[in-house]
Order: sequence, then structure tokens, then C-alpha cells
Amino acid sequence: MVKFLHVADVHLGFKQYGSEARLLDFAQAFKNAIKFGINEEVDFIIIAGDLFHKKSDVDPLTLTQATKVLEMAKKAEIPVIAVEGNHDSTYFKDQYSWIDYLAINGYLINLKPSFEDGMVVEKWDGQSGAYVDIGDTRIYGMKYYGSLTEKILDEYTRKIKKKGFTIFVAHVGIEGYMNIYGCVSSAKLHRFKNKVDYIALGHIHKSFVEDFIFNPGSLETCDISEYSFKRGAFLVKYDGEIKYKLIEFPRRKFVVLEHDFENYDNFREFLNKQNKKDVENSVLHLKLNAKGSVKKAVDDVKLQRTIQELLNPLIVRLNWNVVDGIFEPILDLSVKKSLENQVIEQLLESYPYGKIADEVLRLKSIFSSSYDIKRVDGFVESILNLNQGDQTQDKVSKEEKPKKDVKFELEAKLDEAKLRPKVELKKQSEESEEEWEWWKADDRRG
Ligand SMILES: [Mn+2]
Repeated sequence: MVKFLHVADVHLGFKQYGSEARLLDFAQAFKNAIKFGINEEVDFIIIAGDLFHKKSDVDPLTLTQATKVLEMAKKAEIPVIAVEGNHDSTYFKDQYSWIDYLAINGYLINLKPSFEDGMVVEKWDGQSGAYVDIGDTRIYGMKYYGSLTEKILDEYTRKIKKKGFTIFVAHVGIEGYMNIYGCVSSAKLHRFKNKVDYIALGHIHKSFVEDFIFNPGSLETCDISEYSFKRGAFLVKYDGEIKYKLIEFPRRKFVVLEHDFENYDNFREFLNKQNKKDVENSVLHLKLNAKGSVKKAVDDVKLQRTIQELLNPLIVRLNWNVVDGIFEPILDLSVKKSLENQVIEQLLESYPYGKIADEVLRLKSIFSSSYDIKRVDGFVESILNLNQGDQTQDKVSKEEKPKKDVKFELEAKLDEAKLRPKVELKKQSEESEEEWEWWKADDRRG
């Protein structure tokens, strides 16, 4: 018999809303899950990606949270098998991730194929590999590959060799559950039928089961949109057939309330009507509908203080919905703009361009209003100059390279950049259609 625990999307190190308490919640959730696995005396534990929330600046506290908990499993002689998620992956293919760091130091097994002359699926050698045998179970692993996921999955279906009870671990979503980047059609995964017995997914923060495909969801709540999702970890037993149970661990409570704000007295009355026990220590999302003129006269700090005093939540998030007046369109536009800004920032997060979301938005508006290519060109040039200038200054000391030289070099680079597309275009047309750019497999959007 095989018995294991399937966990995903731990997001250690997520200081949600800037709150230390939330940072600890994520660590506590991880500890609860691993401890549960140890108590159940499972044969191994799977972490299907996004152990960490941030890929690069993992702080000492977060790393300690990870190692302390993983040490518990190690002491109990329970192997932990992980893959890298979009939040764990590194910027460049030859750079180590924090999951690699944990693997090299013996805390876990990090499974991913390697790419030399095409995709290579090798046995885990104690440092790297794409599959590992634990008793009669064979486990294959695949990290997050963004836009290349489908290609890698196709390649993987050809390379998998079933041996005993076979598991395939991947950080990828299935379309239709949540509208996020990094999902494939469920048919792509159902093609693994008869090759593997259990697909262990991560990425979508909501639990679901499709035949032999399992996704446990996130341990904690990474976003208000997730608060009502059913999720946790799968405890799985196999002896000829799969038996599973979704184990839900305690999570920080999220409370969503709505109130039509008229004045402070009504507001207090509304708060007093709430059950303090329900809201206490929770993350409270409060939607306030108000007329523009009313909202304008309200002091948010005073409201926050009143909420704390009467209901004592851990965190309050006020969300104003101005329902009339001249403030409405302005508010909506700014919300839209900041949302767009956030989306673009996330998309660019993995690239070395620095903070250029504002510029990208401005470019977008130039394009959508006038198609003025000359203006766009000039604008791009100014962004490149600004950002590259900044970066070069970070890395190179002032004595080594005076500023003037840097600028000169950049101009040369820009000229070079103008020439490059032609060359690349020619090269591409010479290549066969079957060729795909596996070295770009570190795409980390989403
Ligand atoms: Mn995640």
C-alpha cells in the first residue's frame, strides 16, 4: 500500500497586506500540513509548486520557516518531493532557485526535466533529476513553464515510463476553474491516462478532482477572491485503487461585509449589529457604498479606528463604492489604471526592466489613441535610456565607468537593437517548424 500527502501553493513569505501576522499564518499553515502528514505516517509528501511566494528576495525568516518545517519531515524519514511553481522559479535557466537550494541541502527532492539537446528526463541523483523511485512508487515532476507548458507536457507524455504506482507532479492549472495565466485544457492532462495513476497539480488555489487528476488548492488565502474556496491537502491511499480525502486545515478567517454609508452614527449602528466573534481577528473586507459628497467628508482613519474598537479584526480593508456625482468616473478610472498597472507589473516582474509599468501604460494609450509610431519610438528610447542607465549604475562603480561612456554605449546598443530584428527574422525562417525555443522555458508570466 502507498500512502502520501499532496500539498500545493504554500506561498511561504507572503506578507499579505503588509501584515506580520499574515506572514506567520502562511508558515503555520505549512507546519500544520506537514505535521499532519507525519502523524499519518505517510510514505512521502508532495509539494506541487509555489512553496515560496517570492522567487528572488526570500528573507532569512521565510527560509527558516521552510527549513524548520521540512526538518520535521526529515526527522520522521518522510521524503518531500517538490516542483517549482511560478512563484518559485528563477529568472535564468542556469540560476538556482530556493527550491534547488533546499534540494541541495537535503531538505527535499526537486524534480524537473533538464534541457540540453532537447528535453531530458533523468533519474534523481541526489542533486537533480526529473523522476524518483520511492518504494514501488515512481514520481515524475515538472516545474512551471508558462507559455511553454503545452509543449513540455507533450514531450513529457512521450518520455514517461510507468513503473509501479506512477505519479506525475506539475505546477499547471486546468482551464475553466479560475481565470489565471498558466492553464491548459484538461484534455492535455487526460492524455496521461494509462501512463500515470495520479496527477498531482498545483497552481489553482481551489481544490478539484477530475478522474485521476488532483488539485488541492492553496493552504492559506492569497487573495480575497479565494476566501470561500474549498481547499487543503489530499491524503491519498493506494492499494490497487485510489482512495483520497481532502483535509482542510484552519485558515485565517476572511469576512466580507457591505454597508451603505450615510453617516458615522448609522455606521456605528451597523457595526454593532455584527457578531463580534465572527469578525474578531479576521481579515475584514468592507465595501462601503456612498454618494460622492458623503464620501468626501469621511475620514478613513476615523472609520478604521471605530471598526477596530467595535469588532477588533486583524486587518481592515475599506473598499469605497461611490455611487453618484462627479467623483464616480474619476474613481473608476483610477481604480482601472491601478489594476492595469498591477497586472503589468506582475507580467514584467521576471524581467530585468525595472519599474516601467507607468511607461507601458502610457505607450498603450498613445497606441490606442493615435498610432503615432514616431512618438512611440521616441518614448521607448527614453525608457531604455532611463532604465539601462539606472541598472548600469547599480552594478558598475563610478570610477570604472564614467557616466558619459555609459550613455555612449547605450546609444550604440540602441543602434544595434534596431538592426537585430532583420537578422533574427532571417534565421528563424531557415529553421524547421518543429524547432522550439526550449531555452526560453524559464518564462514566468502568470
Ligand atoms: Mn500559487
